[in-house]
Amino acid sequence: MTNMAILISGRGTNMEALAGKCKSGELNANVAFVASDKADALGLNKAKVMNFKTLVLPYDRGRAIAEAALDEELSKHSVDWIVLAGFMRILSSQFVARHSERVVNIHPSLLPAFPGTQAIKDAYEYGVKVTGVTVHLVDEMVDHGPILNQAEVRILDEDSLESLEAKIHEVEHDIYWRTLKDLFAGRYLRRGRRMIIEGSR
Ligand code: 3YE
Repeated sequence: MTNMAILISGRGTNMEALAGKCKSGELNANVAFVASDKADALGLNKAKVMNFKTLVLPYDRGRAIAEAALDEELSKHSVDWIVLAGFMRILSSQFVARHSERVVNIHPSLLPAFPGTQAIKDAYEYGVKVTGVTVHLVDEMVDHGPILNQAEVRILDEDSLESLEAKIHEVEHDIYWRTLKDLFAGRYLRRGRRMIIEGSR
């Protein structure tokens, strides 16, 4: 079974959704531990309630020390995949190189449109009619790695920023586990930047 570490910074709703799919057996993976850069992240409490091992990464002592602490925990649990779920730190190029093609992120826009930390608001205020969610491999740049999957969300005239956020999060909770299921099963083949599902064209 695939062993994954989940990294969060906030409420951990994507982590909760993934954990639910592991529990139901729909996602054949084990949560090795849940780590946060923020000691007061609400998601850490949720993780503890679900009996996951939790870890606070000491970013107050600098990125290198925090990433070394993460590395130690990753090797302790022989983690296969590092799953970013609302984690709000840039991973160093050294960390990414050490875990090449083993880190995945979910971003709330159709990349390469609206990268950055305010993607939903940026798309809403720009006035696009279609935005969405992207699941991608993490490389040394931010919101840039090869795209594994995308799902669209239409922005309707009657949408508020809040209603759009709710729709995006709902789509995130559905697309992330489905994409990880294919990823963990080894179904993705890489063709340059293009990530192709085995058996599809
Ligand atoms: N790291 C790499 N590539 C990626 N992290 C994330 C995606 C992704 C990644 O594709 N290499 C905002 C976080 C950005 C930011 O600038 N954070 C600063 C410090 C902020 C603070 O002090 O709290 C930083 O240096 O990390 C996940 C999404 C990252 C979003």
